[in-house]
Amino acid sequence: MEKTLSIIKPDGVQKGVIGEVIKRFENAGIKIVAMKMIHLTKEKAKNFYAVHKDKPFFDSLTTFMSSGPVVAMVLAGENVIEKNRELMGATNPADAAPGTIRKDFASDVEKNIVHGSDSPQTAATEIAFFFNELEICE
Ligand code: DAT
Ligand code: MG
Repeated sequence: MEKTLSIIKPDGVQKGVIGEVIKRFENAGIKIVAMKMIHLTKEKAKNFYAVHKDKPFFDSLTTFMSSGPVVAMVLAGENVIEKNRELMGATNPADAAPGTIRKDFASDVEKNIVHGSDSPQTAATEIAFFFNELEICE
């Protein structure tokens, strides 16, 4: 079974849409096999988004990601990496398809409610960033 990392970002927690987001995953047949709420430090946020360290939005993004608690989850299912990305919608909510999480709840390209891994390699690294093996319920 394929696995991916999902994060409900600080804006999603603040807006009170944790349940809404989880409902969309479950309605799509995706299983949640690990979950925790965590308030990232700026340093941890920088580590998580290290791939974007040279982008102009890196400082703002990591300040935002460490501005409040997030909900990190491991999602499991067939083709779940792509399925989750479809449910999330485009990075910029202005470009996101109707009915996607970002279209329905996000306010801008940075505060876009959810994170989802984009490949099997990033999924493995990102899952290990938040969870150890004992915390994942297969
Ligand atoms: P995604 O989260 O859809 O995988 P990404 O990996 O390209 O998008 O970027 C990671 C996050 O960085 C994204 O969710 C929000 C922020 N971001 C991306 N492009 C941005 C931009 N042009 N301005 C501000 N923030 C941006
Ligand atoms: Mg990405």
